[in-house]
Amino acid sequence: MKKLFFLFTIFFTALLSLSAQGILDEMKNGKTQDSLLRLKITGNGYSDETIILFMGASTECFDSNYDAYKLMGLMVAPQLYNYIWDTCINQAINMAVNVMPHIYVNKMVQLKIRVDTVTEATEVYTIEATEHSFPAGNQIWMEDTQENVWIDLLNGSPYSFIHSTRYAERFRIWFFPTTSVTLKANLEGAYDASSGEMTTTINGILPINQPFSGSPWNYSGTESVSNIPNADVVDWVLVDFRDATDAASASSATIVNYQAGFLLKDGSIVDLDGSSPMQTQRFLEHGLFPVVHTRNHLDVISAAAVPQFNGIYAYDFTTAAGKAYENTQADLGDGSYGLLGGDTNGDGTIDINDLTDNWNSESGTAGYLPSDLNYDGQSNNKDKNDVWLHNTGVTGSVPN
Ligand SMILES: [Ca+2]
Ligand SMILES: [Ca+2]
Ligand SMILES: [Ca+2]
Repeated sequence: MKKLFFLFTIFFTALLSLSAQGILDEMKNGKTQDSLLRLKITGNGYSDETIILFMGASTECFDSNYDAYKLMGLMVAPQLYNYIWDTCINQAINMAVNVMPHIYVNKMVQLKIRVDTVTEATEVYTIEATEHSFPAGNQIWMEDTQENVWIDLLNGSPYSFIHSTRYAERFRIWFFPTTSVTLKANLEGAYDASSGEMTTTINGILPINQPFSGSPWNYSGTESVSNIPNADVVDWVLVDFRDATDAASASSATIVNYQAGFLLKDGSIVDLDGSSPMQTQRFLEHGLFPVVHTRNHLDVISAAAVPQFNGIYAYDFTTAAGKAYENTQADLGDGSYGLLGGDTNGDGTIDINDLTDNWNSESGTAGYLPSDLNYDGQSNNKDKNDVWLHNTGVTGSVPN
């Protein structure tokens, strides 16, 4: 009997591996956004695993070339598998490998377990994610519907539980994918009201690494490019995304992630490729509040939670001063609004320290300079008189 089980295990493992390998081969053929989750159940001296995969070419129904039916192991061995209602054939299916199309919205996948109840119901089983390949920012949680416990599968340790009935639809896997955030903002100092765009004069001297690693940002992100992606890039920006009920309570403790990216001359804030919107996680408790940080203009936070349409967040700071919390934006003269220039030391207030810390030493020089407030590649009286002077005394409104 033991030998038979051993052979069966080999056969089953080979079947699962073959299926997974076929899927991985498929993934290598240019479908880089495909993402896999491998789950393992252990207990009573045995283990079993199941795979969930999101792949472009698949369907929600049973795909004979990708999906794999569940083949049950020994009665004493715990079993873990996907349970779907196949709408193509109106039939319930138990699957070892469940391959579905890419998701752009939250998704729940039902798991089923089978445990040994011949022995006492004291056996401790564990479930864990042993492999995953989801893009950064995605979250995957397992819900134990019996205990009403949620387990963060990508960061948690194995989840232990006791189960006393043989079959159960006790566990669900929840996928919370990242989502796009289309943001727009202008910089007062770089803006030209006659063209309605910001200058790109310093495009050629922008650094290839994100410039927010030093004080006061101390941002440790590794965002870097081999070349500035296009001629429309005005400068680097740093965005943090906060999960809060309103702007006033969106303190730094509510930050869910940071990203450095590029500001384009039309105000678009984009990812490192120079065109795609930034991404953030969709799994928010309250509302999304983005904060835009620059090297020398006052930070802004959205006055309201960013609305979401068809799974995409979009917020345009440029259409009204009040799009920034407490109206901390400059009127650019042509109906557009922009971040207030002058905060060369990035401390959140425009005052004399912005001159003493940077402008005094940089004035008269050229380069990628914090005190180059009008973005012409030089630091001089124009930066002080045309940008800094009329904003002195203003403090930003982003909660600490
Ligand atoms: Ca399928
Ligand atoms: Ca300052
Ligand atoms: Ca300048």
